[in-house]
This record gives sequence, C-alpha cells and structure tokens, in this order.
Amino acid sequence: MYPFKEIEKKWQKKWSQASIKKSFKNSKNKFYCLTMFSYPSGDKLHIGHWYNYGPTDTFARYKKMLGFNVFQPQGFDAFGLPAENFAIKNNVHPALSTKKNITTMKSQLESIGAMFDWENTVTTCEKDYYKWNQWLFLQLYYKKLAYRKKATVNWDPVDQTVLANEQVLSDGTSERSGAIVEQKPLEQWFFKITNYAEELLEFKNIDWPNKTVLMQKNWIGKSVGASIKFKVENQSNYIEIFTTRPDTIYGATYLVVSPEHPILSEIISSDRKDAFDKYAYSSSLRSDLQRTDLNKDKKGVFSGSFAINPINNKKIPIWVADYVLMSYGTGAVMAVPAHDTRDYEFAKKYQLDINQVINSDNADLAKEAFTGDGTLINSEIINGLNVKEAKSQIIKFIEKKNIGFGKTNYKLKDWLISRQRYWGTPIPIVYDPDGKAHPVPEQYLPWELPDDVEYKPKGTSPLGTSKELIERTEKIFGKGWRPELDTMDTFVCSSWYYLRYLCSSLKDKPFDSDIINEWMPVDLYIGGSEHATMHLLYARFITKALRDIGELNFDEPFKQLFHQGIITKDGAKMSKSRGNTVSPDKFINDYGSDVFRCYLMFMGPYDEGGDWNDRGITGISKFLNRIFSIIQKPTGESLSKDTIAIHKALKSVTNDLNNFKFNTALSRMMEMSNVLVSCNTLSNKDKSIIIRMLAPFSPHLCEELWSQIDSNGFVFDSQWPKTDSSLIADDNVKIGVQVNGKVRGTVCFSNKTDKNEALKIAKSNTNVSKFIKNSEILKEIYIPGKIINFVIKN
Ligand code: ANZ
Repeated sequence: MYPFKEIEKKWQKKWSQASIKKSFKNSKNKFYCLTMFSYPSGDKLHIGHWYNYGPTDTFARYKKMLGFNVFQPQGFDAFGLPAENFAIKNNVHPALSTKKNITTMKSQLESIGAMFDWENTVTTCEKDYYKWNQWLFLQLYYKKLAYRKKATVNWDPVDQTVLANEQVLSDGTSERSGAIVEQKPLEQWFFKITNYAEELLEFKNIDWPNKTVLMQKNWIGKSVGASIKFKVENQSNYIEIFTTRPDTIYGATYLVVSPEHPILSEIISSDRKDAFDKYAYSSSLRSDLQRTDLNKDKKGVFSGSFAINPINNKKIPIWVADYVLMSYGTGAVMAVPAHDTRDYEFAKKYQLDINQVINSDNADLAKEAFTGDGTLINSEIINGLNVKEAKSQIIKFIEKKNIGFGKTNYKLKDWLISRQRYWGTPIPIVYDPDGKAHPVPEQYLPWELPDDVEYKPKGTSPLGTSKELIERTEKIFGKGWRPELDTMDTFVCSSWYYLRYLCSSLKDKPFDSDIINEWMPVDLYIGGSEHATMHLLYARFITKALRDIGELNFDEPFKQLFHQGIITKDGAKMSKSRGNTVSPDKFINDYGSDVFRCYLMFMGPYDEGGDWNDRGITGISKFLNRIFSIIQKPTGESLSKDTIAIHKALKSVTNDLNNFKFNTALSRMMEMSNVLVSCNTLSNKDKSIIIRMLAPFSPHLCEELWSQIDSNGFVFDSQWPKTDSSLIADDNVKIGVQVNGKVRGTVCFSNKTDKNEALKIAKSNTNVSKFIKNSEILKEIYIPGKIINFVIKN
C-alpha cells in the first residue's frame, strides 16, 4: 500500500504554506466555487458533508488546472438551533461549544485536502460577522423592506420557537423537533420578500436544476385572476373574494370565508354562534397545510347570512370553512362546486347547489367537478365563449361596473425573521417608552448578544433575562427604553455570506462593492436540494434588495447550481437525529483521504448519491495503489497501445468532469490502469498525463507522484493535459477494401487521413496486397469513411 499517511500530511502542509489557494485577488478568469457551509452542531463531520465537499473540490482543482483563478472558501453557519440545542443538551454555553465544534470540524475539513481558502472565512456567530448582519437588517429597514406586524405564527412547543412555513411538514409537525406545530399570534419582524415575487420568478440568466426552478416557482405561486365584491344581504358590508376563475362566476352557488375573517363578527347569526365558536377553535389547531390538504375531509358551518352575486343578483349562502385561508388572497372565495374540486366535495357534503357553467364532453358532474377547458353555458353575457375569452370579458365587465378588478396573487409570504431564541443575531431595534420601534444607530453595532442570559427556552425570548442588555439600552437611549428581545432567523446569516467571504477581513464595511462586483456571481454553487425554497430563495432576494439599495450591480447570487445526491444508510437519509451517521475518520485512517474521496465519487452519479456501504472501498484502494506502482515503472518508451489507452481515458475523463460525472471518469481511469499494469516502461510524458488526469480526484497521491517525475512546482499549478485526438480509436474509421467489388480486407486509420495515405495503407494490407500485387490497377476509388475499391485488370 502506498504510504498515504505520510503523503497526505506532507502535502497538506506544503499546500498551506504555499500560496496555492490564494489566487483569488485576481478576478481575471475567476471561478468562484462555493459549497454550502455547515452547522457546527456538535457531532463531527459525517459522510454527507464529505460528499458535498470532496467532489466539489475535485471539480475546483480541475478548473484550476484549466487555468481558472479558483476561489473556494469555507466557513461555519454557527448560529441557530442545532448549535443551541447541542449546548442545552450538554449544558455548556453555546459560544463555548460552538467554538470547540468549529475547531474539530476545521481539522476534519483539513483532512479532505481541499483547496479551502482559510484566510477568507466566515463564522456567523462572531461579532465581525453578525455586526454586518445587523447592518443588513438596518438597510432593509430604511428601505421599508423590514417591518413589524402581529401575525399568527407556527409555534413549535418543543423547541419553543417560531418556525417558517417551510419548516412545517405536510402532516403539521415541525421539521426539526417532530412536535405538532401550534398557531400563535405574536408581534414579529418580517422582510418584504413579496416585493420581489415577480422578479424571483425569472430564471433566464442562471443555470439551475429544473426541479429547483419549478419548486421556487410553485413556492412563489403566481395566480392571475380577479378580485370581486359580493354584497352581504341586508347589510352595507361587502365580502371581497379572489378567484382565478372569474369566468365561472355564474356558477357560484355559495361564498366561503375563512374562520379568521374579520367580517364574521357581523354576519354570524346568533343561533349559529356556538357552532361557529366550536368550529373556529378546532380549526385554530390545524396548520395551513392540513387545512388545505385535498385528501382531508372538508368541514364547515353556515354563517346564517347571505350574499348577492353581483353578476346576476342571485342570493347565495355564506359558509365558513377552514379550507379557505385568511393569509391568502382575501380570505374569502366564491365557491363554484361544478368546477372546483374542493368546493364540489364541500357542496356534496352539505347538499349545496351545483350549477354547471362550463360545457365539455369530458364533464361528468355526477362523479366529480370538471376543472378543464370548455364552452361557457348558463352564463348570460359570456355564453358560448371559451374559458380564456370569458375570463377577460368578466374582468372587463366587473371593472366597468366597479365591482372588482383583475388581480395577480402570489402564495409567497413575507419572510418572518423573528426567533424567540438566544443563539442568533440580536435584532438591532429598541423601543421607546411608548413602545415605538427605533433602529439602533450604526455606531452601536455590533449590537452585542448578551452573555448573562438564561438561554434554555421557556416560551419567551431568552434575551429578556439579560440585565446587561436592558441596562445597555437604558444607558444609551434613556430610561424606559427597551431592547428588542428576538434574534434573527439564521437564514439571514446565510443569505449573504458568499459576499463576506470575498472581503472577510474588512473592518469598516460588510464588503467592498468593487471586489464583489468583480467576483460575483458565484460561478458554481453546490449543496443539498433541501435548500430549494428557503435558503436559495432568500439569497436571491437579498442580492436583489442589495442591488436596489445600491450596494451591488448584479441580479443573481449563484450562476450555476448543482445539488449533490443524498447519501443514505440502509435506505434512510443519514442524519444526526436518526443516529445513523457514519464517520469518515475510520476510513481515512485505514485507507487515506484520497481513497475515501474517490470511493464516494465512485458510489454513483453525483446528483443521485447512494446507499452507504464500505464493501467496495478496497477496490478503490487497489486502483490508487496500482496507479502508484504504474508510475514507479522505469521511465522509457511507451508502447503505442498504452499511450492510446491513456488518451482514450483522458478524453472521457475531461468530458465527464465537465458534467460532474465523477463515477464514470473513475471507471475510465480504472480501465486504463488495467491496460497499463502490464507495461514494462512508460514515457515521462505519459506518466505526466496520468498524474495530471487523476490529480483532481486523488490530490495528495498525485502531488507526490508529480514530485517523483521530472516536473516543476505543484501539480495543481500545471495545465490540464490535452488529448491527442489522432491517437484515439474513436476518430479512427474501419473500412473495407474491395478488389473488383469483393471485400478482401479491412483497414483502420484516422478519418482525417488523405486519399494518397489511405490508398497506401490499403495496398500494404497483407490480405489486399495478395490480390493486387501482380496486376495492373485500372482505377482507385476512395469514399472516405465508407469504402476503398481497386479495379484491376484480370
Ligand atoms: C372560484 C373558482 C372556480 C376557483 C373554479 C377555482 C376554480 P390558486 O391557483 O391557488 O391561486 N381561493 C382563493 N383564495 C383562497 C384562500 N384564501 N384559501 C383557499 N382557497 C382560496 O387558486 C386560487 C383559487 O383558490 C381561487 O379561484 C379560489 O377558488 C381559491 F372553478 O374561485 B377559485
């Protein structure tokens, strides 16, 4: 076995001493290669982390050898629940445990042997980072993109904090703690991401996986429709509804309002009050996702009041049901059971009228709602039109009559950033004695996270227990002033960390606009697909907001996005909470970092991941050892078959690397090693190609081998080798040679070979020459790629 321990240590040291990683000052030909930074949550790095960082570094090294100035930073997403929960569980202050975890993780990250630029790093829980996180908050606040309002929030009773909608699973439980999420009204801070809804739907200039683009589009959820006012019978009140199907207005047989709708206090009749209260309470226990789940039974109560359909003045009942959400549209809908699935179920259950207004051969209203396209019927002014025409006619009509207007709605909600937790960036806001919010002026940043806090969650913000924070606030702002007690969602930290990497030592600014405008966007971002809607959407929003604030001049943070697959263990996702993580350390100890990295890459396509087992790792170890011994062979002449095998592999490996197909690239190199293993001597030129081709995959070993052959500097400062295409069989064509129309032999040569050369090769073929050597050749025909024919005199 090659002496991997010695080799790996040696080259990690040499790389860090040399400036091999520090090319980033020069933005010419830049390649900003970023992986999602990790949480220092206690346990060590597991295979999942390695799977993100190892292959990405292989790609980064390949880019470097192609001549790019590669910047590959690494840092720690150090605030947040995982770190805080670890600290609570182990009864240590999160600052201490986080620091310790970072030290461990850093040494583990070193063992990957990646080109991480540790001089430009980010640790989000440090003051020099969160100061700028607060600065970001203030910029958004001044631009009215940060605001406070009372909102019903998802409350996790186990973790004792607010959760974003994205953190609540479809069964209504918390993604993190598994607790049943409750709804609770609280004053909260929000970022106005909805201002950017339309622009966030644009993905034209970025190269992202289709699935992620689709998930973001669905998350933003644009709906084009209309808002229409229905008068409450015998009242001056109106109920405004939002619909995407104004064409079906003649089919509206009842209205449904959400149980939280403010109009209810005026329209619930006294005989219905008890039933309504009971119903409202039961729905307050259900999450939005449960309420709108198509598979769930839809329940509701009649309000006792009626509304007037403004299009035909028909009287229709007003119902209350929680499948209508207060937080979407106007919190009220016109129900068209004939053409909406949920309304259909509801109408069937409560025996409400079902009036068909769209005609189609496919409609079978005895069975189900018909939601497709067709021709309008039973609809007076729009009869005979198709759905599209009818929609625009109705919108024109309601706008003229002043009973409604065309409207676009988005599902996207503003980003709730308040967290009732300790381990986060304090929100830089103070309240005057009247309770009015004021920003903490920039001169007081960092607005420090106090130390004297009971950080274990008790349902209220832990910062409330800090005497120091209250004293600090009163001292600066005056008696009776109070600090904001919530901290920021950690997704705020990760929404702009890629900017700070480029300027991490700047003291007086978060970043230097000139530098980031040169280096951004990130050229390649690699990380898990679970971040499709939160982190990746927030980062896009913050980039756009900072652009509009005038801090930067680009629109998107990440040009190309790639999601590595998931490494599972016995079919389940490897995660700390499941307790099925596998530590890489043992394998690194037994086989070396390079073998481990190659093995991960060999497991399957990079975007698919795979189920972890260590059965194949010895195969990879054998392969690298074989390469080691091939390079030890005496330097001399190479046989052409060996050189051809090398160039064949090189062509595939280059192509595979361009497409993140690390597994097939390794297979090609294994095939090559099977050919080379029996050679006696190998030219220095060929050895150099083998080493450079394998270097991104197995960096330590190849750096060592590079130093053994006649070479200069680091292998990663050398150029990616060029394929000699004339040597590659794929470019060679096999063609038949006929003599007087009969095939007498086959020859093989490059399809670039000219006619004279081709005929010469054909004539020298032993089978062919037998037939022509004693005859006069009357005609020589050469159809490139197809045939050679000699016509001879018999
Ligand atoms: C009448 C109608 C007829 C509807 C029809 C659909 C089909 P998206 O695409 O999701 O925006 N809706 C409106 N506000 C709602 C709320 N707060 N909670 C639950 N449902 C709500 O869908 C918009 C449609 O969802 C609207 O169009 C409305 O039902 C319902 F044949 O209005 B529709």
